[in-house]
Amino acid sequence: MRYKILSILREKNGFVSGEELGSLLGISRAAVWKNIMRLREEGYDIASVSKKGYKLNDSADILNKNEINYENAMFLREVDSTNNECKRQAEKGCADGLLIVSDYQTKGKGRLGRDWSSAPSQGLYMSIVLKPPISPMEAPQLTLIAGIATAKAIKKITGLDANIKWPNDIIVNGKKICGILTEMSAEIERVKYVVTGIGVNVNDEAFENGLKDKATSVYIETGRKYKRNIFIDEILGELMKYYKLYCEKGFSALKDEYNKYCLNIGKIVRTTGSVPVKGKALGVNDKGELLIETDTNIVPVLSGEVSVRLKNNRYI
Ligand code: BT5
Repeated sequence: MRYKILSILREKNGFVSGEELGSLLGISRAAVWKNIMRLREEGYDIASVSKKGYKLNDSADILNKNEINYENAMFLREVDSTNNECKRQAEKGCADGLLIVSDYQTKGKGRLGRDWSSAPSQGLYMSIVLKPPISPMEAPQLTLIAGIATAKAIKKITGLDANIKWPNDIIVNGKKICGILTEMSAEIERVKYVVTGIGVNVNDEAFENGLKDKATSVYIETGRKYKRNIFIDEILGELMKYYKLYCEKGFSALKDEYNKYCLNIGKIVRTTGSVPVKGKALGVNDKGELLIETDTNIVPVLSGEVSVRLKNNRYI
């Protein structure tokens, strides 16, 4: 009931009397008041003025299931990691496309056992279960697709020049604003499911010492606080569009789009790993591998296998 009140206040975009709300919803004015109080407890900024009624100030960044405009979504106030929760749900046989969003991750994960710093109510932490008809080798391509979708969404919403450092970092002004983690469960030739997790630093005002020099947020870059649900909408819209194309035509259909955002191109890079490759990055190929031109030949590097460092450890 309270979310029906919320949507009426949103729609009217001005004062609505308790009487009018009550008669629209078939409840008493006292019941309207009770629901308004619950909405305020959830953080919604609703003014009440005698003889005028209630008015919603809709700029607050509140995240709950009602704010997520996606049918198959689960919202958790707190979770260890949205990727872990997706995996638990996938093991229980959840549907393709299940989205999990949380306001706070107690154990946000990066790749290779690294942490993802996940301050409560600041960043966007979301993961999606996908069941594409691909082989395990191709699963890292989902990271690249999520990268295009997220970079594009950040650019569209904020105007920031967001680009991708292959394979999974989204960079703004030389600092990381988003990271993507793809995990999978597979048989030898077939993926059972893939979980792609996206973490975007949206309203973080600052980062702890270890991250200060390399992390940034939409707020730090623009000086503006944003509603995280706008990012969910935009990222999912783009992701689903690219994902459909990917399932129909494979990664080769998205290669050029990825390369438009790939800030490694033309730069000297060095892979980390047991046999490092050093040379000029040429962009990704039809499989999503980064092509590196060394002194002797062109070497394709598999994503998921190694990290790439730019010269002098700088992103740009
Ligand atoms: C990533 O790993 O960048 C993948 C991050 C994926 C996070 C999402 S949030 C939703 C979903 N649930 C999860 O548990 N994870 C996913 P990697 O390339 O390994 O980068 C990790 C490194 O980035 C860390 O070692 C830090 O140096 C840095 N880092 C950690 N937290 C950061 C943050 N909030 N912003 C920018 N950099 C960060």
